[in-house]
This record gives sequence, structure tokens and C-alpha cells, in this order.
Amino acid sequence: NYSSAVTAVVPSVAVPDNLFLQDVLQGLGEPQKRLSPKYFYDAEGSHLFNQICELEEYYPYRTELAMLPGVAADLREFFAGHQQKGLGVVEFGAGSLHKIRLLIDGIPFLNRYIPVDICGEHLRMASQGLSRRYPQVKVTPIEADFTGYVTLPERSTRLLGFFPGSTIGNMLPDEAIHFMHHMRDSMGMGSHLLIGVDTKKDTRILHWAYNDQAGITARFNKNILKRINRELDGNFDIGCFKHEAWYNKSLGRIEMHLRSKVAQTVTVAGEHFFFCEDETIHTENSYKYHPEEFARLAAMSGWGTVKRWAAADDMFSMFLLTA
Ligand code: AVI
Repeated sequence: NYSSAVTAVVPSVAVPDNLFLQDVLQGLGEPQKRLSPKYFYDAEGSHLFNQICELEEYYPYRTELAMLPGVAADLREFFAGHQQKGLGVVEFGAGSLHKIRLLIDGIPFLNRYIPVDICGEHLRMASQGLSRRYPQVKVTPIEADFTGYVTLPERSTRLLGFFPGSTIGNMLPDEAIHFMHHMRDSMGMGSHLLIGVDTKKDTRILHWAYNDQAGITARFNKNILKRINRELDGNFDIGCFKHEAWYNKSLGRIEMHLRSKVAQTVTVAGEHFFFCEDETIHTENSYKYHPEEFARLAAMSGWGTVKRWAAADDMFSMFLLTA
């Protein structure tokens, strides 16, 4: 009975039901209309994101995936002194639990895995699958908003935080500092963090990664409007918005927007929002960091840099940090 290795999902923070509504009404009411990218990921959005990861143009996912076996081999050596007690990995915002497999495959004494994610149902299913495959790893999923302080179960192993995918880039630098502080507080002194960070590079490569030929990123971006229509009684006419993404060089980030093709009024939960022709909703930032820029950000959150791995042509970075 493998599933006994998965303990029940531990609810850590209650998420108010109407937070989505509050955020949307507030964001659409601001002079630069904005929506938080965390709302991209309903079932359809998560599916579209998985399709993005398969795109030729979208290099971050496959580049990091290809780095992980080598990183795991180095970590196996780095943590060799802790073999006896084992190593616990806390994954913040665990999605498909795919990347963790590469760490488990490469680090035989990894014996504890604590995925933290907002979506309990998905987390429970994915955790059970993982436990069946790796019965030697005790899996304890925690249902929580991973961006805040997370109460971790009592533990005896050394902890390694895991935050892959360059999701840190979707936060403003200030938010990233706060979040890294929270991870440090949650895991405590003596813990480590393995984090994936996208690098600054040729603007054309960045541009195509967020403006793919097949239009999947455009569908991903527009899906947030569909979600508002469905869940918050909105009446966005999706055809009246177009996807745009560009690299903002001075801020070092890709910005995604939805641009209104016409002057129009949209209603969400009974509230009206006027759009001028060409006005945009800012839906996402994706920051790209030079190695030293990211190391500075980490230092501001109390993390020291132990090591950086760089993919070929410096396409992507992974950092090992220490609290
Ligand atoms: C999840 N995150 C790191 C992706 C990124 O590249 O910023 C989200 C994404 N947005 C458009 N394409 C992918």
C-alpha cells in the first residue's frame, strides 16, 4: 500500500474565496489596469502553460530540465555529509511534480519531500503518483499560498528549498526579496535553496519566447479574461483584446499586456470599467537577471550564494543559496 506514504494535505493558510474578485476589481480600477499573473493558472491556464513549455521558442523550461541531472549530481556530493539523516526538499509552488523526480533520481538519500501549493486536489493526486514511484520518499503535501510564511511539519532532516522555473521572475524585485525572506523563515537557519532564474539575453530570443508563432502564449494571456467571465460574472469580449509581450530593457523584464482594440466598457460583478482604444491591462512581468544582480537580491533576503550553474550560452541559471 504505497499511498500510506502520503500523509493528508495539510491546510496551512485559509484563502478567502473572494480574493480573486477583490484583486480583479482593484487591479482594473487602477490607472494602469493590471491583473495578477497568479490568476492565469486555472485548469485551462495550467494546460496552456504546459503547452508553452513544449514550444520551440520557450527555452526556459527545457533548458532548466536539461540542467537538473547535473545539478542533482553536484548536490549529491554537496550534501553527502548528511546522508545518515537524509535530505528533505520543500518545493514552493509545486506544479506537476516533474522536476523533483530528477532530484530524487540523482540524490539517493533524498528521503522527504514537502510540496507546497495552493491547489489541494491537484497536489494530493500528484503526490500519490510520486509516492507510488518512489516509496522510499515520505511525501507531505501542504496546501498553502506558498508566497507567504509556510508552517512546515516537524522535521529531523536537513532542508533544501526548491523553486524552479524562474517563477521568481514573475515577482517584482521587492516582492521577490519578501518571498525569499519568507522561504528562509519557513525553513530556518542552516537550510539551503535551489532556485531557477532566467538570464538577460538577446532581445529577439526573449521576444519570441513570449510571442510564439502558434499563438499559445496569446491564448494563455487571454485565458485570464475568460476566467473572469466565468468565475466573476464578467463580460469581456475576448476578440476585442490582443496579446502583446515586449522586453522592457531598462527594467530588465518581459511585460505581457492585453491591449483593447476598441473603446469599450466591460462589466465585472456589476462594476463597470471603461477602456480607451489601445489601452492595456498589464498581466505579467518576467524579470531576467544577470548572475550578480540575482546574487544581490538573494543577499538582501538573507541568502548567501554557494554556487551558480549556467546553461550553455548562459541561457538559464540555477543558484544554490544558503540561509
Ligand atoms: C511561470 N513563469 C516563469 C513563466 C514565465 O516565463 O515568466 C510564465 C509565462 N508567461 C508567458 N509564458 C510563460
